[in-house]
Amino acid sequence: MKNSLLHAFSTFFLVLLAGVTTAQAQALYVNDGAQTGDVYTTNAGNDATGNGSTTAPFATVAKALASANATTTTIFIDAGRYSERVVLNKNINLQGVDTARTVFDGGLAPSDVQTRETGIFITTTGGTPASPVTIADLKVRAYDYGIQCDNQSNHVNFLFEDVATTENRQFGIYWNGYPNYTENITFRRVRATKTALDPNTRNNGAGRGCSSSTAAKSTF
Ligand SMILES: [Ca+2]
Repeated sequence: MKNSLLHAFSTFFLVLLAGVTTAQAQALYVNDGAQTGDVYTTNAGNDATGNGSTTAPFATVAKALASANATTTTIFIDAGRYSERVVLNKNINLQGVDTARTVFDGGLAPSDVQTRETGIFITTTGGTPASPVTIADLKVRAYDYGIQCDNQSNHVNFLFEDVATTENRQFGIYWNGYPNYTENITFRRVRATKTALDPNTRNNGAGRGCSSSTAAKSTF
């Protein structure tokens, strides 16, 4: 009798704990449709049926961002290929597996036509010096811009770590602060290569791996 009661109470608290964990998820998970090489999740991603957990991940970063609440700190993006145009509009970290396994692929062929499509477009303002918004362990390829920030607000306290951009038409990374400002942007082990392949002949920015207009007090 005592044991049954104890079990009932334990179950109750476990259920309660699970409920709290779901409601205040600090981490959300994204996966593509394949499970090869996955390290964070145990199922394919699905925006319709997923809840952002390790067992029911979303399929897109957009869905995870839309589902994030004030307690969400990190979106883990499992091994896979993603064709999204991500708009990072919240101060949330994007954490891939590594540059070989978590790949954002815009699917744009080399061309002189530039449509200003961006792999990760940053509109959020940034973190704190002690806790910068971090984008890590992923590759961004075959967009016009691999990664860029907007120029509608100030951007401070960002960290890019173990990030690769390649084969983007215009810029690998374009940090555009003007007419506002950017500060404390750190690039650690960032590779911006093979940008603007033939036949892209534009001379206004085409081919730059990394460009910054106003990144003051920053580390490259
Ligand atoms: Ca996967």
